[in-house]
Formats: sequence, structure tokens, C-alpha cells
Amino acid sequence: MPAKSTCPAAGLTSTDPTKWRLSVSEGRQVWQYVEDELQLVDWPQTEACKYWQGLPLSDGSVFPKATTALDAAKNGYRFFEKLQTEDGHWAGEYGGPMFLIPGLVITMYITKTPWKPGQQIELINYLRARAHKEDGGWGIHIESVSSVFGTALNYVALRLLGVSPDDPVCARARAHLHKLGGTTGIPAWGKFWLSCLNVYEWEGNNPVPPELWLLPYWVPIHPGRMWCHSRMVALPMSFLYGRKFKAEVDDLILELRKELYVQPYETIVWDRQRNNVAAVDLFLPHTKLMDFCNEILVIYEKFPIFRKPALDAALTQIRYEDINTDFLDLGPVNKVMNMLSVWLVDGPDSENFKRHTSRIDDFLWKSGEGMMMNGTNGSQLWDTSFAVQAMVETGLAEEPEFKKSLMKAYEFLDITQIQHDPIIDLTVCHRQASKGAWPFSTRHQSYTVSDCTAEGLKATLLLQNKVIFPADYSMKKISEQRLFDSVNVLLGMQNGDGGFASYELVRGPKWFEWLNPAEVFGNIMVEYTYPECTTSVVLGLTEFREHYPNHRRKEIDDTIARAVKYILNIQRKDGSWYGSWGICFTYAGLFALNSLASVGMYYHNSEPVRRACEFLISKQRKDGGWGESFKSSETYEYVHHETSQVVNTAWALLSLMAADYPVQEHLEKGIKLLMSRQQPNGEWKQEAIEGVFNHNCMISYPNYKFVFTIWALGVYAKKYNNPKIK
Ligand code: LAN
Repeated sequence: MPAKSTCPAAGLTSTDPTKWRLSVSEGRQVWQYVEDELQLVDWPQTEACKYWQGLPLSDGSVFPKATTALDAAKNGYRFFEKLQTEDGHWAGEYGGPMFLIPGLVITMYITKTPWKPGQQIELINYLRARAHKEDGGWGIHIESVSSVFGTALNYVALRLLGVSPDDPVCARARAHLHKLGGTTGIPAWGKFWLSCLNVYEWEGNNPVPPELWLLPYWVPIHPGRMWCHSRMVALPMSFLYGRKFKAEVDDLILELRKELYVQPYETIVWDRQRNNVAAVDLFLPHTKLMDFCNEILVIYEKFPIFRKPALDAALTQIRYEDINTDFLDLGPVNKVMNMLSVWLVDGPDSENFKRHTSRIDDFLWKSGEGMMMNGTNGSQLWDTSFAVQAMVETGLAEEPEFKKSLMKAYEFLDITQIQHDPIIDLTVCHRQASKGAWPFSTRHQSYTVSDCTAEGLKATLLLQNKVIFPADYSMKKISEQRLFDSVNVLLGMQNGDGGFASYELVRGPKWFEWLNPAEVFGNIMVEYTYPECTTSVVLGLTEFREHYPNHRRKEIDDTIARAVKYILNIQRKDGSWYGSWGICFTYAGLFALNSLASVGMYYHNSEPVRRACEFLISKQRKDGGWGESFKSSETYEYVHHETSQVVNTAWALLSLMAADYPVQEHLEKGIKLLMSRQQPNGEWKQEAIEGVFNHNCMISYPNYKFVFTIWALGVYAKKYNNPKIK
């Protein structure tokens, strides 16, 4: 075993997994390392906690091998139920991107914020575990090839966390980084972070002018028209860039300047690095227009006459975002950039900075491998609403043994709905209405997401209307008014093409994308419409209409009709749909075919549905399963994974069953694959990564392997009268 460096925090190399506790409250997930013996006894580890630490569960029940899909589904839920947290949601790691930890570590280092017990060691362990065996580097996400972006940033993170440059993990990573040409060719976001840390020079960055915030809103490139994630990252970035903020030089910074480059730091011609991006990193080269604008902005940087009011405007927006989200912020990237900005302006002892630091743990997830930073503050609402739907639509919700779990899930849906618009007037902070919406994670995060609202609404309606709960369960029903509020949100989010985007209406022109500076992400500048989000809304509104046939009926009918037309319009010639949030064609197919089924379009009566089914069938493998690689998302063409994956298989089966695909044999083969992968205790093991964003970065949805498999097995059992599976 290679020697591990000592961590200055404690001289230890790992923590004791039996001492980690997951505290949950209204969806908030915080991992705590408890060393006090009495507290450990008072607060035993839950099954969920043990599972995520990779420890054996207390309840080691195993089941006789299932002979029907229904038994397999039940066994699956018997296991999955144990992972539900006390507040009714399903927690889970939400890792994948490998550029999140470094931003946090750099911010903690600059602001001299201490880590909580166990965090520093386990962040190191996670980075060790995720260094690629072949070359010692890291990529943009856990399954991608090593890049300068991943390797340089995570190398810096390890060094700031206290790992010595001679430690094998650093030595190998550095060697690979140098082989890739050193850190000068890091993409824009990397340049930004390293400049804040003072190990890259600001002249090596293309400008991120805060002056954009001074533009009137009618200008098509006003930041308020951007996709909210780009807007909210560009905001503190422009603030810190505008101030040309640099950490104070210290010994470690001087060492890093030596370690990161293949030439002496002082000899680097910085303004020639602005457009230098290593070949392995470059996913989306700049357009000529972007390069031209950058040249003009570089000249402006010499005389930035509007800088003062621009910085004020940006800071005001940073404050709005912090207030609106209870200092969680939209995501982990702007969270730490806002935190750094607030530290710079208000100081380390300020109330605002303290509120920021109190929200760091919301993003940290401790797994058996170590500690990672999640892509959001969790996927609580998303996972829970799917779990509920799987149970109700398969009829498993009627089993008395599962009622308690569903009641808890209902309580979680209840407390997670956002019951007000953004605290700061939404037009001022460029937000979408949120009164009645459901978020992706927790209500404090506060952002409306179209499909999360629809899935939350549907799950709520199903539990309220289609499940009989025990008489002694006094269900405090979510009021009609709250349901109407959520319908208002949805009806306000349809775009001109009939489709639904993710968080907001599409506000900016498509050509804004020509000014995408990120180099590593595609389609980020404005909102786009997606078949996935659109389908969720179609299904949510359809369920609502069934229970409230007179409420805004005409608008709902029209919205659904336009949305279905959109789904048909964007079907590709080969019958498939490209998915933007899951991998990839199997994911989008699931949504699109459910939309079509909801308006009575099936294999036997619809040509587009037939084409979609034939597409899916053409991808079924010999073993009966489907396995799709994340390369599909990058290349826009279906790419097989080396092996079948339970998640892709479940999606394909659910799609085909929604479409009433007539050849049962194909379905049975897929079902057999799902059953063959089930463990004696009912669980499925983790396979390849499931989710994606911006075409090039993958993200984990570890609960999918439970929810969608149970769902597919249960629907099969229901549809075919639960035949014996040999
Ligand atoms: C997510 C996760 C959920 C996802 C769905 C609800 C599945 C989707 O249908 C709509 C878009 C949404 C909400 C979404 C958008 C982009 C997110 C927030 C993420 C993929 C999780 C992480 C990602 C975020 C941008 C990561 C932080 C990195 C930056 C580039 C800012």
C-alpha cells in the first residue's frame, strides 16, 4: 500500500465509519463525525447511515429468490425502505462532477475557515480514491479521462488540504499534469479559481465584466436572461474578477506556483494564456464572436470607467441570492463564490459570513470512499417523488407493510413545497415565481424547477387520492389552494415552442450561446426546452385534471396539447429523443413515451410511438438488458455501454410498457436481467453513472437503481398478471 501522507488536522489517515451520523431535518442532510462516546450511544447509526458508509445493515434480512417480478419489486422496496430517512425522504450522494471540492477548498483556505471534525481527512480520501489508476489524474467527472481542469484543481485541493507534494497521489498527479502541458492550459473556470488563489494571473483570464449588470434588461445579453446557473456563477465571478481579488501570498502559494507549471512562473506570458485550453479539456471552442468580444473587453479593462457602480450592482445581486436561499444559493459553485465575496466585503466575523459557513455542510456527503461535494444540496424531492410514484403506479402502495413509509414520504412532500415567491421581489432578482412550486432538493434552496414542481404535484395527488391509508393516520391534506398554486407555477412556464425549460421561462436568444465562455460545457447560456421537463409537466397536469376537472380547464387542456406537439416535433428521425439530464436516449425515451401514452398514443395507433419502440428494441442487448454510455450525451448519438445497466434497462422497459409494445418476449428478457442483478437482500448494486448536465458532465443518481427497477418490475407484474419468471 502506498504511504499516505499525514493530515495535519489529526495525524490520521482515515476516520472511523461507525462514528459518522447523518442528521436530517426537513430534507436538510448533514454528516457529522461524532467522537463523544455517550453521544454515539444516544444517537445510533440508522440503516441509511450504515448503507452510505458501506457498512453492513443491522437488519440483514435475505429473501428467497423471487420467481415473479412482483416479488422482486417487493423485495426491492423492502430494502429501499430501510434507506428512507426519519424526515421521510431518501438521501443519497450526489457526486460525479470533479470540479466542486476544489472551489470549496480554495475558499476555505483563503478565508481561513476551519474544517469540522473528519472533513479534511475524508476529503483527502475521496480525492485519493477517485484519482485514476492509469495516470493519477482526475477528469471533469468521475468517469471521464484525466484533464487539466480536473487534475490541476484537485491537485491544488489536496495540497491545500495538507497533503505533501511527495505523497504518491500528488507526485503522480503532478507528473500527469506536466505531461498534459501544465496548468497554463486550464479552462476558464480553473483559471478563475487559481487566480483567486494567486497561483495564476488575472491577465491570463478572459474578462468577466460586472458591468453586464448595468445593462438595461431589454438588451438580449442582460444576465437576467441567462440560464440561472450561468447567471448565478457569472455573478460572483464578475465581482471577484472586477476586484481582481487575490489571496495573500504565502509559502504554500509560492510552492504551488512552482509545482503547477512546466516553466518558471515568472516567465509565463499571461495574456497569451487567455485562450489557451488543453486539447483534452476542450469540449466547446469559443466562437470567433466570443474571441472578438474578449479582445474589446481586454481594452476596456484598461479603463473600466463603470467599475464602481458595476461592482455595487453585482454585490447587491449576490446579497439577494443569499437572502432568497437562506445562504444555500442555487448550487455548490455559486455558493462558495458568494461566500468568498461576502468574506471579502463583510469580513470573517460578519453575520453574513457566518451564515454562509453554517451552510457548507449541506453540500458535503460522506460515503465509504470519503467526503465529496454534492452537485446540489441533495436530490431529496426528486428521489422521493419518484419513489412515491413507483409505489402507487405499481399497486405496491396498497401493501400494508409499505404504508408507513409512504405516509412519511407524504409528510416530506408537504413540508418541501415552497409556499411563497422569492423573498426579494422576483423581478429585481430575475427569478421565476415560486409560490406553490416544488424544488429539486429542499424548500430553503427556494428555486422553482418545472419538472420537480410537476413530479411533486403528481406524487402528492397520487397519495392524497389513490392510496388508502390506515384509519388511525390522520393525514393533514395539502390544501386545494396549495395545489392550485403549483398549477399556477406550471401554467406560467410554458414556452413559445410548447416545451418547458428547467428553472425559468426561456428569456434569452439562442445566439447568446455564441458567447459561451466556459469551454467545457454546452448549452449553458440560456434556458432551453427539454422533453423531460415537458413530460413531467404533461403528466403532472394530467393527474391534476383528473381530480380537479373544472380548475383552469381550458388552459390546462391547451397547455398539454401544445406540450405534446412539442414532444412530437423534437423526435429525431430514428425515433429517439435526446435526453439532457439523464443518460441519455433511454432516459428521454422514458419521458417522451409517457407523454404520448398520456394522450392515447400507443404502438398500435401511432407511427411516432412505433418508431420510438423500434429504436429502443434495436438497442436491446443479447442478455435482455439495455446499457447506454455517457458518451451518448457527449456525441449526440447512441453509444452502448460495455455492459447492460439496470437503470437503462428499467427506463427502456418502462418506455416500452407505456407504449404498449406488443412483443412480451422482449420485455420478459429485460425483466429477467433486472431480477438476475438483484441481491438476496433485495438491493441492486451501484453500476455506471446515471445523470448528466450541460452535455459534458456526468452526475450520480444512486437511488435510480432502486426506484426505476422496482417501478419497471411492478408495472410488468401488473400488466401481464404477474407471470412466473423462469
Ligand atoms: C440538475 C439536477 C436536476 C435537474 C433535473 C430536475 C433532473 C432536470 O430535469 C432539470 C435540471 C436540473 C434541476 C439540474 C440542473 C443543473 C444542475 C443543478 C443539476 C444537473 C445538478 C447539478 C447541476 C449544476 C449546474 C451543477 C453545478 C455546476 C455548474 C456548472 C454551475
